[in-house]
Amino acid sequence: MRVFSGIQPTGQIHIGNYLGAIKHWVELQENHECVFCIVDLHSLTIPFDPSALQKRILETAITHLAVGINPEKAILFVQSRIKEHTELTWLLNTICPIGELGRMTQYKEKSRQFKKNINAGLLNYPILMAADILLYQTDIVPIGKDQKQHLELTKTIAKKFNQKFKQTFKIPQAQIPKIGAKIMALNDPKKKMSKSVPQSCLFLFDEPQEIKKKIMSAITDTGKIIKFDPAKKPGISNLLTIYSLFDNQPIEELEKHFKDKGYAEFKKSLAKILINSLEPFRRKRKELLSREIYVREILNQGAKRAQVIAKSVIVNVRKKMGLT
Ligand code: AQP
Repeated sequence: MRVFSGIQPTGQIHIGNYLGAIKHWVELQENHECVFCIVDLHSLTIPFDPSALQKRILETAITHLAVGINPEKAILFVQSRIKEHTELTWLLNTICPIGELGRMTQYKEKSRQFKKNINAGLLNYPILMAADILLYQTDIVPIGKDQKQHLELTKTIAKKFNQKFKQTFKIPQAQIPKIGAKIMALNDPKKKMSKSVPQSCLFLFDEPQEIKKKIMSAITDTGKIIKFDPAKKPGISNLLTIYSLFDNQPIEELEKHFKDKGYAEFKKSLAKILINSLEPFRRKRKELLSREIYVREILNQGAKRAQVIAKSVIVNVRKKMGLT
């Protein structure tokens, strides 16, 4: 079974990216053929600084390695190195219904967020994502809840292509965690934690003091009771989810444990759990920061391995569409 997933080098990786996606990649690499991609072409759809992009890509690669992606097991590479991604995007553009694109939640949200930069790339983002996935004949796509709609469109595009040009693509399935698929913003628990809104995030490599400060000032709800109720208590429910996943304790147990205790005590305890859980990641990252050549070599080797798969699939697609 082949697994594909990607992450944008749009900023530091936060605990939402980790709990929703990367944590599961680390598990899946043990018994699946995994292809993990730093999707730099996707990141161009929102405002960015070209002079900082290479550094961001390198930092994203270091993050993968620091949390446990093993380059001996998984393929790790940068999207723009493999030209087939853009070629397949164009080909899929020609069969993707335009109405579907305008309905995508991410497109609507990002258009509101970046009013002065509503570019065609933002609209076509899901087609590039479909190309990423289909190019590797993917079986499983481990993602957070926010990407579910894009994955559904990928399936629609793949089925349409197969109908029109004969069986070509595997139909991929989303793998979305039951808990942690949508970690909410610390500064507004009704919105998702998002890299492009830094004040919403707890980053994986935040230092202990920062973690404590962010957790203690995370927006919670009125009242005192520590209870999981996302509709009425979104703030405390979000923190309970984070606590439960990092401490491997069911939410009900945490509710019992903190029954007669206030928010401050709960938050202090959560900060401690996070400081300890994230410590190995911080340590590994610091070590990798001084090994840039080693990290670049991993990306080079990853690109070579990805290229072999991508080439064989695009040759078949071209043939099916009558291009060769
Ligand atoms: N808040 C979240 N909770 C759970 N999973 C999340 N993911 C993102 N945010 C959360 C999952 O992380 C993977 C990589 O995300 P991405 O970088 O490709 O793009 P994104 O979904 O757009 O992530 P961000 O953090 O919101 O970045 P920006 O602000 O740059 O757009 C995906 O599997 C995603 O589901």
